[in-house]
Amino acid sequence: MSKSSVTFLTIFAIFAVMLSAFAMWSDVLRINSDVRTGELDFEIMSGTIIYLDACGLQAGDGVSGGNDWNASNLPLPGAVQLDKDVGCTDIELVDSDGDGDYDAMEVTLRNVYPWYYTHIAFKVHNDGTIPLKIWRMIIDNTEYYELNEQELQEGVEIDLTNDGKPDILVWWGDNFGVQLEPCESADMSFDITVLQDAPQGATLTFNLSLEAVQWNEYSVPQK
Ligand SMILES: [Ca+2]
Ligand SMILES: [Ca+2]
Ligand SMILES: [Ca+2]
Repeated sequence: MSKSSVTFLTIFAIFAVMLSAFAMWSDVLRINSDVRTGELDFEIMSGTIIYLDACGLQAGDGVSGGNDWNASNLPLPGAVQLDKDVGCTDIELVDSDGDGDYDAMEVTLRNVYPWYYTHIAFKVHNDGTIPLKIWRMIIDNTEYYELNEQELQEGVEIDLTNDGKPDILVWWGDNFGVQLEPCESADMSFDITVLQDAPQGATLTFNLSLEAVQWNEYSVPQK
């Protein structure tokens, strides 16, 4: 064998080793590219929200018109409709994390008074790829977990004006902790009653947001 043939074979062998090494690396890369994580995502479905006494309603608009509701069943939820239109409820859905889905809402109670009552209902939809559970609600930076609150059965009093006196009473209960598979949705609802210590002449506004967790990490902190 000539010297040039030997050199050629040597270079060829080195190339072959390099190619096989490259092939091994590219295998590893291909395996990596197959790893995909799921997406935890949910939304408040904007078309599903309904609530009593929406601002702008007139008498004759639907069953409830614009006439107010009175919390006649206190300390339990429920109300009777009055024959006067004095206050009203405004709701604006909010995308608080900017991902294109609504996850929060701004509730504004206008010209309301003690025992004014409203009810808010909507659907929550799992638009991610892994099962989730609705974990908690945050009202003006305070976290609430249904399992704790349901034991009370009398709702939660909340001070919106930071004067140490509660202004509203909130009940909820539907579907906290219920597992939602991708594409599934669930109903949620709240009842709100204005309390005696609410300040006169104030517009009561609060931000209410929902948080969901992956289904296998659901837990409720002990008080
Ligand atoms: Ca009204
Ligand atoms: Ca969002
Ligand atoms: Ca207050």
